[in-house]
Amino acid sequence: MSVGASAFMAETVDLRTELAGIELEHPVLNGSGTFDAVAALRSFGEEVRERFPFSAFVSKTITLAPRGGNRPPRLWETPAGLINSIGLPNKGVEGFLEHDLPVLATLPVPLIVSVAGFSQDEFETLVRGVAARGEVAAVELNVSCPNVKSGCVVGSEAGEMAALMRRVRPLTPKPLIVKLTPNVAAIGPVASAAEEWGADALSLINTLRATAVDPASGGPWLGAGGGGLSGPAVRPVALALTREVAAATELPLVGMGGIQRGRDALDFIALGASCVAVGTETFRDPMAAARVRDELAHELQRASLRSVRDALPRLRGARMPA
Ligand code: RRO
Repeated sequence: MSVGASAFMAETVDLRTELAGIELEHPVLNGSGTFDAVAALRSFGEEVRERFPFSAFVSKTITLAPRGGNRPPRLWETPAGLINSIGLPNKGVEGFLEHDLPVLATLPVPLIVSVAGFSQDEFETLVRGVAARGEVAAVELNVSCPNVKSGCVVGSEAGEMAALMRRVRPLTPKPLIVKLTPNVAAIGPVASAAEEWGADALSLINTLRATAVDPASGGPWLGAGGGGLSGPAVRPVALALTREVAAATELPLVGMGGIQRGRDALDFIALGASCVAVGTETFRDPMAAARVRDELAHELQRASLRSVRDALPRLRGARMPA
């Protein structure tokens, strides 16, 4: 694991935390799909393992069948964020298990595999296949995709959320983390449904529905027409939803949405998140998460807090009523 600035801070601030029973060196994960560890390992080898910036690694979401992803263009930069319309390109579960998992298993941190099904049957096959592998510490359920049978985005409906959890919860004793979508009328009931039916943790937020207009044609810029917004523009929305979900459930939370600095991470922790994730900022600086980790240690020290474990209940007690 990386040393340097954090080794100095570690003498005074204990950054260790846990997520659904998984012990973590510090609270900073990656947002799914924002750091290609397989490509990084191929290009930079051992250096990636030695200086790995995240305390757990969340894979890019995989689906049952291989997918090529959306037509380009797939990205549009906004004044304070990024719209993506990547469209789930991936090797499919078999390709992932055969080719990517053995590589990701060499990372020095616990591995969380993100899965998305277009039906409950697909989710079942994905959870069975992925959770059975010893290299996998936990499974993240990406519920931002439409169910082809109901036409409904699972994460936007408490009833769909409950039905999915009832189906997949019995399949594995490993932690199931539900990644919540912000594109929902009321996020609390969805979070509660996930908790009631056995989720071990919640991560939030996925991207906000967004689009961009091609200045030349006046038509849609993105090949798929629309996409999802991330980056600092969404941070206040992510904080509001984190606060709402913290009030609705007792589950551990991984807070994310536009985190660029340690102070941003502390804001999510203050609202009840025991972990945070860095996503869009990693595109600008692949080591951003290590900086966020070190800045978070300084922020805790400035607040006379000696550990994240101490900070969480104390800050939680201080947070505004929901
Ligand atoms: O691949 C994507 O386009 C994508 C996914 Br699966 C997701 O969960 N969130 C997002 O912003 N893009």
